[in-house]
Amino acid sequence: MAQITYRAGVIPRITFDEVVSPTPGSFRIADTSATGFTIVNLANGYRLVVEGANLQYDVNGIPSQGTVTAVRAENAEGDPIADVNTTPGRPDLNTPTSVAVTTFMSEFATKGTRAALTLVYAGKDQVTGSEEGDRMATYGAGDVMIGLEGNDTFVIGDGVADVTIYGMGLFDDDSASQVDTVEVTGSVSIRSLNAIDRIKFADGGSATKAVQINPFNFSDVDAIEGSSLGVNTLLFTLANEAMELDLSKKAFTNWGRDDQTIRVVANTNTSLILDDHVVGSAFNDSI
Ligand SMILES: [Ca+2]
Ligand SMILES: [Ca+2]
Ligand SMILES: [Ca+2]
Repeated sequence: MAQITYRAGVIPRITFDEVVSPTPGSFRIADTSATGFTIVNLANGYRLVVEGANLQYDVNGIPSQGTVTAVRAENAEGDPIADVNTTPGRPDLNTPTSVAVTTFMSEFATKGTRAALTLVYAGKDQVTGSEEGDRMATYGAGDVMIGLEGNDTFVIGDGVADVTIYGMGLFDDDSASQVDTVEVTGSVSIRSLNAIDRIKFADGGSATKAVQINPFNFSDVDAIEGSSLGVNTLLFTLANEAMELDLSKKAFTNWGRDDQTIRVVANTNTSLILDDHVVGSAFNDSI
């Protein structure tokens, strides 16, 4: 997909993987052709628009042959939730991965919408918000998310690795007037957080949620919120640079169960001796 730009003014504010779930009886396949089909949420009419090549369908109208080349998302009126540019012509971004439609549909059915989207958008993508408050997601490794103006929520879950997230524009100074949140729904790794105020372990999503964070630029984060159930792990790790991390000034809420842990692993490059400074939290830290 390479470049996804969420639109202002489109209702609902949801991510691509929240458009439809694989629960039997909750969706139908429609608009079938050799170059695409839609997966429609029967409750509200929202749909994933699947683009492909040489697609064929079985007697029940289920995709049985061909490849998926891109996935878009629309509301019930057919308005795109985001614009998807699959050929932005930028060498730093990947085009979508072509995947067999049978693989795509089986991943959707067995592991869910996020897993199916991760197949297609595994490579490097840039996901940009609008000037309003956005709810936006990304899939796969090495992606960049840019929220721009508004109180934005960045939803990251299983399959997201090495993501860089900007709550505002790339070159904006942090502003107290925006509250930008990273919402974690699975096991993820974060390369860099910039102008992010809050990390929230979601109540939904995978049972085990773990965030590995490079602590650079973590100073903007004021608040960390645990999920109501399940394993929450916060892991700070650095290899070659001295760590400066003070967790005592972060506001933790819904935190303190035995299955909620904070780990700090500094100086993993054992050929270096670094001057690491770490102040723990009031909770279950392991340094
Ligand atoms: Ca925004
Ligand atoms: Ca990606
Ligand atoms: Ca923002």
